Parts: sequence; structure tokens; C-alpha cells
Amino acid sequence: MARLPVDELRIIEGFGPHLSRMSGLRLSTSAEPERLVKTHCCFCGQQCGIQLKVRDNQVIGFEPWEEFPFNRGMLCPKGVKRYLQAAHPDRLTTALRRDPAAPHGFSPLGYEDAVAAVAGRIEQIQRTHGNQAVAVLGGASLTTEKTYLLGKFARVCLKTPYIDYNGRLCMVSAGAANKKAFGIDRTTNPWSDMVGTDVIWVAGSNVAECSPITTNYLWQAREQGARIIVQDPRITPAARTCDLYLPVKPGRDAALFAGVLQGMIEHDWLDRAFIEGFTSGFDQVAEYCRQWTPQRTAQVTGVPERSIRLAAEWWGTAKTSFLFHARGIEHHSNGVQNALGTINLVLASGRIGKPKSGYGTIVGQGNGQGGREHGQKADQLPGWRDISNPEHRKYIAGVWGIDEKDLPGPGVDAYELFRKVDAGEIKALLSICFNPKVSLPDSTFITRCLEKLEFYAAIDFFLNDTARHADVVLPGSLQEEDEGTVTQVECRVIKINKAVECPGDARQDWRIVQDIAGALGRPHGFTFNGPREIFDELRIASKGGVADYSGVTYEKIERQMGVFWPCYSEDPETGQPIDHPGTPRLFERGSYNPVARGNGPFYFPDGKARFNVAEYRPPVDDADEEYPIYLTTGRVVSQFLSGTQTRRIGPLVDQYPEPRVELHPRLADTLGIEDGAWTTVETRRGAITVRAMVVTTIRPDTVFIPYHWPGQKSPNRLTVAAQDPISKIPQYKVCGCRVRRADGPPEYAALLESQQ
Ligand SMILES: Nc1nc2c(c(=O)[nH]1)N[C@H]1C(S)=C(S)[C@@H](COP(=O)(O)OP(=O)(O)OC[C@H]3O[C@@H](n4cnc5c(=O)[nH]c(N)nc54)[C@H](O)[C@@H]3O)O[C@H]1N2
Ligand SMILES: Nc1nc2c(c(=O)[nH]1)N[C@H]1C(S)=C(S)[C@@H](COP(=O)(O)OP(=O)(O)OC[C@H]3O[C@@H](n4cnc5c(=O)[nH]c(N)nc54)[C@H](O)[C@@H]3O)O[C@H]1N2
Ligand code: SF4
Ligand SMILES: [Mo]
Repeated sequence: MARLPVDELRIIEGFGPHLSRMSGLRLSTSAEPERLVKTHCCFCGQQCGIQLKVRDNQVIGFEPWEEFPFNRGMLCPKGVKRYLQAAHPDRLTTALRRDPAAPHGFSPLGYEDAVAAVAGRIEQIQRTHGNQAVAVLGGASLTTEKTYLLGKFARVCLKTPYIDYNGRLCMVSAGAANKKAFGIDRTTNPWSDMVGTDVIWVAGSNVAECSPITTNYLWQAREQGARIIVQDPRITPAARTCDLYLPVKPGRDAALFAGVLQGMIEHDWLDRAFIEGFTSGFDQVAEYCRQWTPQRTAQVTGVPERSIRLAAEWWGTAKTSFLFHARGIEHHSNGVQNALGTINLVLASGRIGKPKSGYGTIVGQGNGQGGREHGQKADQLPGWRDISNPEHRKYIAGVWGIDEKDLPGPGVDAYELFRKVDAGEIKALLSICFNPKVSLPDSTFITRCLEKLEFYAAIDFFLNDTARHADVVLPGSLQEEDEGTVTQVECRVIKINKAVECPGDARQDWRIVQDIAGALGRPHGFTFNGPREIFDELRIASKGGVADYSGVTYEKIERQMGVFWPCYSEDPETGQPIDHPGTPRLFERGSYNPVARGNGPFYFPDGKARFNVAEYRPPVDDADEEYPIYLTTGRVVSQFLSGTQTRRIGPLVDQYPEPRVELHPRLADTLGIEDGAWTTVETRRGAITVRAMVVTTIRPDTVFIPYHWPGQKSPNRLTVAAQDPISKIPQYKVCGCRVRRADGPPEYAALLESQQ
């Protein structure tokens, strides 16, 4: 089937603020609800507890859920307005098929016909080109049950190794570093442990806008005397009131961590007993750090020498501490090294796995944690098992009732998967809960690949910008239309509860996946009657793995308001069934772990954590004479990811309607750009024109653009597709760019004006 170019302008038009406001108008929020459903916000990894007000099979509002221990009734602007999206007229209620003659490029299709069409094309392409010609992309906003089913579907039903997910753009650097250092990929403490600690270090995270509830813990800790250190090229809202701000140049974090550790080593601000008793590899790290004198570190990172010394002193001499990082240090071609640099600071201080002392990476997506544990990653099987490990393969093949040799091996990361589309190796794609055209770097390349596919089917509740390239779109479920579990930022497994039925022909995502398996004539293993049955199989599949969920049940989650994994179903010593409450704090002395078996707290056979040399490498596509300014990208509080959902919620659109480029007054003056002026930002991949936002809260050598918009407003037309060699995360957080005053408004602005 020939690919049709997608009209970018039409896409932008479809997302105008006027449309979004309609969602509010259609709801009568003053009506009395018929019931309240305790569940969680559908957006970020904080997964705040919320009660949805339901009437006439519609979510009409919300009430705080005061008892839920994590957020105690608090919500950020997105949580408050989330209920507005369901009533948006763009909600997909029928399947669609590509139809160039139709006004919007698609015409409706009956659900059964759509499923048959998807199965028919997949079958035909696999018969002609082999099983590997078909790929699957998943997402970490899906419940854990769905991600488990999807991993199984790709390997057992489609028999393809090619499955990956959008968490590849998010959590994988942190995950890889955690696995290398601790043998387990999990934040170590519940957030309540933060209150009462001496020092909190936040590296590369805009907590106030991106993990708002975490900020509240930060404030509480500060009220009780904690000093806050923030490391960011921008003076983020949290940095404005912190005790020590480290204005690192984009892409230089590993150097900064090495410099701080060197300061601690010089003054012997180390926990020698912990280093000797519970870790290995310190000497090599100390050797590497020797070159990172305060002078050199300051020169490379742009952080003043005195701040580096102060950071070493505060961190080195604290009695209790927390270190958190997020995508600011992870979205780099050096992302794993950056994360390992933070871990080295934590291990050198010995402050981990204790009350008031811990380490964590702030999870991004709603199920950023659970979504990376149970098998939708290219290299992984449920329970954090490794798809290349013969024992792990055998166990999972047993659970799935297949022969181990029929289980495909490791696939490739999400970006590489598109390179395989470009090379003609992958011909068909099924995607769910992923919007790669907006979210992957160098998106002009992604658009080209989408047009090369012989067949593309997408499952979503909105026609996202990628799905506009699909041949068939299947109408999936909103979070409130299904039940299932997710694992939030503290690693607490929680339960999403169903509030309403899917409208029209929309179906719960897991049903759609199973219906495709059925239509392919391969239903074996895909006849679950609901999420609870899927979860029961997942519990068995995860049993004995590092991410052991075998003792988690829906009832226990409700009773305890969440269960921290690992949660065992049997006493690890005796093999007798037990009612294990879960593990809120990791690495406590004496706590069981299946790998060390009594040798120590960390998840390696010797029970010791690993120091890793965290080497600084300059970014790929760094600023240079031709492109002299650093471009970095990220988020604003009122928009979420590719914006597919939040750009359809009127009040959030009003709060931040268009992307703007943040730049410092000094840079703006040099370039002759005033606040609000149309400004063109150009990199080696392309150029976009957005309005300037002149702010004193950014380094003068750096500009920042939030990435929540498609088409001509998308900074991913500028970003570089360089990836970390271990985690394969893209380097979203830095590349060289040049900035100039635009010749005039961009095409999209003219179009919007002409409509008003
Ligand atoms: N409002 C909102 N909240 C969200 C999301 C959203 O889209 N909107 N998304 C969720 C998801 S999936 C994620 S992953 C998280 C992301 O949460 P964060 O990682 O906190 O958010 P980002 O804006 O991507 O980047 C964080 C910070 O990194 C800084 N930064 C840029 N380059 C560097 C660098 O080289 N070094 C250092 N140290 N810092 C740097 C930026 O200035 C920015 O302030 O947020 C989650 N929460
Ligand atoms: N330049 C730049 N690019 C970035 C980043 C950055 O900082 N800078 N951050 C990266 C990060 S951290 C992330 S996490 C990615 C996010 O990457 P994306 O994959 O673009 O994330 P979403 O916008 O959530 O898109 C997911 C799609 O899934 C749909 N969806 C949500 N929930 C469900 C569900 O339950 N069922 C179904 N069927 N569909 C669902 C939504 O409608 C949406 O269309 O973007 C990355 N891209
Ligand atoms: S902090 Fe995250 S989970 Fe909580 S209300 Fe805001 S978007 Fe939702
Ligand atoms: Mo993310």
C-alpha cells in the first residue's frame, strides 16, 4: 500500500486551543456524581491517588483522596484537569482506515473488520518476508498487565524479536546504571524517608514542574533542616530557593560528579567501613577521579570552583542524605556514565538503604517503573529476566507453554527499529501508547520511515501524530476504562480502578491485542478474561526474578494502599507460603535477596555494590564555531509528553499554549531578540521558529525548548539521534545550535491567525 504524505498544517490545526476548550463545555461538572472511584492520575510517575466522580458513564470531575499516603489529596494542574479529556470530540470511538478521499484522510471501519484487516496484513507480510518483518512498539503509560501481555504477544504470537517501548526514551540510562551498580533497578526508599534527612541533591530534574508531589517532600525536608543542592543549566523553580545551585553546562555532569568525589577523597569525607565491607571497585574510581581537580572540573562544567568544593563538603560530611536524578543527566549519549557518577557519590558516603538515606531516579511515565520490568523491552523477559540468559528463557518458556527454542532472542531499541524500517528489514509495525513522530529525535527521519512501512496499525484513544500515518487505527481505552496495576515512583505497586465503560467501538487495549491474536488463528495464551487473570500469570512469570511480584495481589494492594516490590509468595528460606507485605526499603541489612542469598544487601552473588568508573565524554554534536549555543529540551508543568492528551485539555492549553525558546537576556541582546519575538533555532538536522522567552534563569550559553508539540513546533526536528552505547537512550538534552531573529512568523502562525 503506498504511503501518503501527511499534511503537517492540518495536524497543527486539529490541535488548536478552540477545539480543546470544547471538552470543558460538554461536561456539566456541577452535577452530583453517582459514585466516586478511588484510582490514580493517568499522567506522570508520581501516580497521585485521586477519586473520580462518575455520572452517566462519564467522568465528570474529581475529589481528593486524602488517605492515599503518597500525595495525601494533593494534585498538580494536570491531575486536576485530567477528567476533561474523555469528553473531547477527538476521542476515537470507531476504528479507522486510511482513505485518501475522506476529508480527514480516514474513514470509519467496523471493529471486527479492522481487527481482521490488521491480522490479514500481518499474516501476509510474515508469510512473504518472515516473522521478523513485523515489529511491535509499546508504552509505559500502559498498565503492567498490558505491557506483560504485549511482550508475550510479540514473542509467542508474532514470533518476532522486535518489540521495544517508549521507556527507551526515558528510564533506560538509570535502569542500566542501577543494574550495573546494585544488580537491581529500583529506587531504594519510600519518599517519606526524605523528611528529616540532612542533604538532598537533585541532579537534572525540574522537580517542581515534572514531579510536583516530590517537591512537596523536598519542602518538608527543608523545613526540618535539610540543605538542598540543585544541578541544572536552568535555575528551575526548585533551584530558586535551594541552598546550593550548580549551573552545569549541558552534557558535563559526569565531570562534575568526578570533581566532587575527588574533593571528598582529598578530605577523607568517606565511609571507609562501608566501602570496604559492602562495595568493590573503589580504587579504580579514585584513580580516575584524580585528574578532576576543582580547577579542571570548573573549567569543563562551568560550575564555580567554590561551589564544587562546597558540594563535596556538604555531601561528604552529612550524616543522612538523598540523591535524586532524572532525565537532565540521563538523556545523554553519556547517560549511563552520568547516572553511575551519582551512584559513586552515594556509595562513597555509605548512605543508602537506611531510614533517611537513599538514592533514586525519578520515574517519568505513569508506569515508567512497572512498564520496564515485565517484558516489553527488547532484551528482557518478565520479572526483570534477561532474554539472553538460558535459565531465564527456560523458566518463561515454561510459563508460556512453549519450547525454549521457539522464544525469540533480543531485539533492538526503538530507534534502531526505525533504522531497520529504513533498511527495508521491518515492513510492518503495530504500535500502542507511543507517539514516536513527536518524541524521537531527528524526527524528519522517523517520518520518512513511517512512510516506508508496508503496513502500520496503531492502537490509541486519540489519533496521535504518528497514527496519522497508519493504515488502520484501533480505538483503545483511556486509563479510567480499565483496571490493572502500575508501579509508581517509589516502587509501590498500585491499582488503577475502572470508572466507566469504553464508548462506542472502543475496546480495552488487552482485548484488542487478544482479538488480533485470535484473528491470526494463534489464540493460545491469549484467552485471558481480564486484567486479574493476566496479573495472576504475571505473578508466576515474575516469581524468582529480581522484580518478584508473586506475593502482590489486587486485594493486598487495596488493603495496604500499595505494595512495594519485591513481594514474595513463599518464605525464601523454607519455601512455605507466606503473606509478605513487600519491601518499602531496599538493601537493609538482613533483608532477603534472591541473588546474594545472605552474602550482603546488594543483588550480586557476593552481596556487594559495584563502583564503576564513570568517565566523562563530551556530547556528540557539541556546540562549536558553526553551532555555538547549547540546545536543551524538556518539559513544562501544564503539558505532558507528546501533548496528545494535554493539548486537548483547554485550561492546560491556556496555561502554556505554544512552545517558546528560553534564552538569557545577555544572549538575547547579542542576537537582537526581544521577549516574544519570532526566533529561529537551527541545528544540523533542521530549523524551527518559535517565540522567544527572555529569562534570567538559564545559562547564557544555552537555550531551552519544551518538546510537547508536533510538526513545525517540534524541537525533535532539531535534536540529534546520538544514543548512549549501553542504554540506547537518545541525547535529547544537548546539541549545538544557532539562534537568530526570524524573518517573519512561521507558516503555522499565519494559518492560525487567518482562522481567527
Ligand atoms: N509536567 C510534566 N511532568 C512530567 C512530564 C511531562 O511531560 N510534563 N513527563 C514525565 C516524564 S515521562 C518524565 S521522563 C519526567 C522528566 O522529568 P525531568 O527530568 O525533571 O524533566 P525535563 O524537563 O526533561 O528535564 C529536567 C531538567 O534537566 C535540565 N537539563 C538539561 N540538560 C541538562 C544537563 O546536561 N545536565 C543537567 N544536570 N540537567 C540538564 C533541564 O534544564 C531541566 O530542568 O517528567 C514526568 N513528569
Ligand atoms: N526532545 C525531547 N524529546 C523527548 C523527551 C525530551 O525530554 N526531549 N523526553 C522523552 C521521554 S522521557 C519520554 S517518556 C517520551 C514519551 O514519548 P511518547 O511515546 O510520545 O509519549 P506519549 O505522549 O505519552 O505518547 C503515547 C501515546 O499513547 C497514548 N496513550 C496513553 N495512555 C494510553 C493507554 O493506556 N492506552 C493506549 N492505547 N494509548 C495510550 C497517548 O494518547 C499518546 O498518543 O518522549 C521522549 N522525547
Ligand atoms: S504529579 Fe503527576 S500523577 Fe500527580 S497529579 Fe500531577 S501529573 Fe498527575
Ligand atoms: Mo519520560
